[in-house]
Amino acid sequence: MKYALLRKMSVTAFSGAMVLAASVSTASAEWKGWNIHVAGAHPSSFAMDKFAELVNAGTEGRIGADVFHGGVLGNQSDAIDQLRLGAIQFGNFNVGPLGRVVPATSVALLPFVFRDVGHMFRSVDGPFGDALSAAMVEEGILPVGWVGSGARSFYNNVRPITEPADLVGLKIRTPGNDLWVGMVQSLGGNATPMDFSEVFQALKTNVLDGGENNFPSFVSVKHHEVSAFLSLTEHMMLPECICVNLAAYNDLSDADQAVVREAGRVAANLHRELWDNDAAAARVEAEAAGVVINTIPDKSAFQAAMAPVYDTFRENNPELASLIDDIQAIQ
Ligand code: BDP
Repeated sequence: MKYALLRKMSVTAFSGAMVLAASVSTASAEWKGWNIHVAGAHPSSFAMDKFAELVNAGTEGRIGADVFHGGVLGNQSDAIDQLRLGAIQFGNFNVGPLGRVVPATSVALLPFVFRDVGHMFRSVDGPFGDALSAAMVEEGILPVGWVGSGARSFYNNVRPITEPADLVGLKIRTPGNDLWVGMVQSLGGNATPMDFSEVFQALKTNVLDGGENNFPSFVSVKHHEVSAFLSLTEHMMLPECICVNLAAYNDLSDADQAVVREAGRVAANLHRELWDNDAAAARVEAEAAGVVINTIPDKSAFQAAMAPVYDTFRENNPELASLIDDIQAIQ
């Protein structure tokens, strides 16, 4: 394992946090929370509500946490910047958009880097997750709970995807991260970075042929109503995290910091508990709406086609390459 450097950074950042915590203010703090997902319709939304509820109750009003659902506070990339600046105090972020600020998180975005969801959880709950958390703390973002987000698969309005060649020429939406763009390009798709909030309309008006996501997200924003085929490529299994602005956390007493960390732990567990049922229900809903779902029993052709994404990543981020080997070594 080669986490020594990142671990050392973590210790430095955390001890800094402890020194700052010595000067404690008891004034009540308003905490704004960013959530991209729809209220009451996605495991992330329930987890964010739980986090706010526990923080409010546990700090007895010293923090007033309020979640703004549905991305109303802005797109994810802007929300990450706002959190770092302290304009918002908490949010739930995905390793993809985080990669712009914390390059180490992009390792988790590499296609098929996790063998299955269990492997992803073992990675994120172990030294790999610690390494990501440490790198995020260096940028003023404190993760207080890591969750999964199932597996992402392609959906589109042209044809079922059974082999990489089926993606050739399709206009496929990606979130904003060069790795995502490279991944779709490696399959011959026409990658189109776009904010999550714009995808529904773009699918409906055929500006896009398709996109890729997990079942709860696909259905909660109604992409299933404007998509014909969903093909279980399961090319990415992305960790996500509930994160707090480090400076706001440092302003708290030791006891309130503990409340925030515990709220993050409980909210993340709730998310993990809810996910599988929610994903299964969303799949049923998509099928009921007429989406034709096909499995891809042997994904090796997709893995082979996406291999150049790894080469480019290793070339551009030589200091992060060992993290890929570390994940792959986790059983
Ligand atoms: C969802 C993620 C969210 C992403 C969104 C997207 O939970 O963080 O922003 O996909 O595709 O599954 O943009």
